Amino acid sequence: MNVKTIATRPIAGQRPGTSGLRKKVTVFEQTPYLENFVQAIFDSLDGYAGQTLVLGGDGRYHNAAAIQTILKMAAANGFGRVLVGRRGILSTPAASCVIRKHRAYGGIILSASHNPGGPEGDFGIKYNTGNGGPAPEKITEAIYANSGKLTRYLTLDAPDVDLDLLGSTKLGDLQVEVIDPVADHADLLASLFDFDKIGALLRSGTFRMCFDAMHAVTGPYAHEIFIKRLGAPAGSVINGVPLEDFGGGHPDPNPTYAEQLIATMFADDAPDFGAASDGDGDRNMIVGRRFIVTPSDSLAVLAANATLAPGYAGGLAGVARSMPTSAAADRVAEKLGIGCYETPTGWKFFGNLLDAGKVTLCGEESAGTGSDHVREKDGVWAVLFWLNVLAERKLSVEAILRDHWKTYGRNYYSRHDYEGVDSAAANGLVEHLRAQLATLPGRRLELPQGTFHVKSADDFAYTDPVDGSVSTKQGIRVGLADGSRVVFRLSGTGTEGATLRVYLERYVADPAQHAIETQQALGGLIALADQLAGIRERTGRDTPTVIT
Ligand code: G16
Repeated sequence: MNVKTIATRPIAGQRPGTSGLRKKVTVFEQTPYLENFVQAIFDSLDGYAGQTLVLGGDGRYHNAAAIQTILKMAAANGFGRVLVGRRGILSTPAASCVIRKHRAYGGIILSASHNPGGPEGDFGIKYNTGNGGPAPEKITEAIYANSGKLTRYLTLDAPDVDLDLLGSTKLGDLQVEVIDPVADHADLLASLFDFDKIGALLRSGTFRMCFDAMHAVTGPYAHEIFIKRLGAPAGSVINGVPLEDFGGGHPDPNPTYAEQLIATMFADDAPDFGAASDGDGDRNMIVGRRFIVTPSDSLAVLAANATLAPGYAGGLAGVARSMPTSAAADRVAEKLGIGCYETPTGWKFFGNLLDAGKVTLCGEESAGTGSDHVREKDGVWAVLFWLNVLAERKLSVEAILRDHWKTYGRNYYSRHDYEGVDSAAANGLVEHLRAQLATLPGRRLELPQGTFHVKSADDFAYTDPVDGSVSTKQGIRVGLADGSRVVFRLSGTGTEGATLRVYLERYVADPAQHAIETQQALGGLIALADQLAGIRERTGRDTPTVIT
């Protein structure tokens, strides 16, 4: 085998964020940016000689070239086998599924998730461990440390591998198996849900769905599952052809960026059910006819209705949500008498809870929902779960939500994002909030919008109940006496400046008060957030970039 040892030097800033390392394509295109990071990953692992690595990505610009680079490095570093999706494609949940099913040592996923793609867009890479989940902080910090002391990387002098054809080839001593990116994942999903009932609903002629793949990775998965296996009419999937630049769109399934789906679902002849997924297929948005379901409510509704799906008929072990996600799921867990866990933002924090069997469902306000079937959030899984619930309950999406709120009360919820803020200004805002934490509890704040009694204020810290690891500075929480709260965090997934996220939540038990427009219901908290953090003054922004 023609292994080459190439001298290199550390490159600053290769610290993985909330979900891997994300930078501009133009950064990743500069050799040895990718090579250094991949070598830092391999240098952080033990005992992988001869083992299996799973490799794939969301198909965005630079995916194909990066896959060839990583294949050669995996061969030179001594892996025995790589399972790679055809044409280098694997959605994030499918990669997790393949790692678990084939008992791989781990996997490398190429994606910048919902961030835009194309030559001027974003690229990303992350490492997943043998449980199929994102590497925990212990490993991501080791990768970062190794990136800071690299002196060489290993690669192979060999031609590129043809990834168009399924089957096995050799790259040096490495066995490269090109696999169908969809089959394993589709089979797993078919084992969890009642495909007969969902198929009957989709073929009934009285129920229409619209799934927007946003020209991202889920197109082939949606075609195979919704159209081929379940028999939905062809037009049920839109934007189903994956494109390297996502058709110039922003593949983030939220009401702002999934504008075509929203227009379809708010039209006079709107379908009964709408959904969208993101760049790498792990996020989801659920929409009824003229009705948007917030991700926090979606988790709560799925938890409350879980036993309707065959894969969850035995009940749930527990549920987990990220701290900024609304407490709607907590109310369901309480009623069911099951465990409920609050973790920092980042799917990696759910891994230990899932592995230990403490939780079955997990969810995040950032449009992520998933279960113990894999160790990533899973967009198509969430859509199938909703379809299974709709097929059983024979109610509209809106009616299911209104019924849910009647039973549990409504957690009005919204996230306001300020994107591309000057980093120094954003850090200053967070420090300004931290400086108030000790004196805020017990204070009464008088604003034109009302009087707010602060009950608690802290910077969220988490101790993992399974391995005892501690994560600090995970978001500033200000809780009010009536149970409302405002949370402030800086995003860990952006590539330009800083993104300030402001999370707003207000609980209302009375069903007579459940039809207020969300931003109106949260109006007082929005004003309070600005008062506490000085958002306008410090960011120079009058309005958020995105409201979800
Ligand atoms: C990633 C993480 C999620 C997180 C989201 C937003 O999702 O896996 O756990 O909630 O980022 O994180 P932040 O608020 O730090 O930007 P994805 O879909 O981007 O991989």
